[in-house]
Amino acid sequence: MLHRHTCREYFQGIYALTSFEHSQGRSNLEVVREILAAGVKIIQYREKEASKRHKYQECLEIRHLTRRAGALFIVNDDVDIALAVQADGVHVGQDDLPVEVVRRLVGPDMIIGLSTHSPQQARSAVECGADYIGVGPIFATSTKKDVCAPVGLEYLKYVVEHINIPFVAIGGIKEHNIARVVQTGACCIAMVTEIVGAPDIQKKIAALKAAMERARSQ
Ligand code: 3NM
Repeated sequence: MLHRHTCREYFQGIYALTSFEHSQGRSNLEVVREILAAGVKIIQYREKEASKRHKYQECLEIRHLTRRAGALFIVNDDVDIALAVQADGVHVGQDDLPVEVVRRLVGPDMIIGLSTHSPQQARSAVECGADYIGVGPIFATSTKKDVCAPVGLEYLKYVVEHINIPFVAIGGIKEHNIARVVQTGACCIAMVTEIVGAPDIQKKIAALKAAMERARSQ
């Protein structure tokens, strides 16, 4: 497991999340293998419908795959699964256990990520000891069921200018709009459907990386 204080350099480039529902019939493991083969260095396991046992078994396997690939592995919501498979991190939302409580449960080393949707939430995430924050939804998305209306690039701009822990832009980000997110100052960009729903995942990731690169050099 990577220590949370030495993981900052991972928070750049693409942050990929699983979603079996959007994976065009492919298993999460198949999709994760493709994502890792394309060189992505952060994977979050996010599965809302599956049983605890099923999630645990997939996470065990993804832990092996990510370790072999030198990628960070973060589990969404399930603190117990993150601990059981020795994930590098756990990601929680505003309605989950408070970060201070998650910290007591996972110990001093594990990365804790927190979804935020406003400047106030970003500031309190820093105060309560989150290691990184999700910033979104930047654009409209139907992937997360209970999420608020898009916060747009304005909130991202606030984070770029005022928050000094790593952050990840998320929500409705696609090949066609990723340049605007990079140009607003995000260096780590999270996507679900654009990646797991792509017919050729490796080709899609190469195209996303190229678009990020182009936007950076403009
Ligand atoms: N969190 P897609 S938006 C998991 O704003 C998640 O916190 C969000 O999916 C947030 O890339 C989101 O398919 C879904 O739009 C992102």
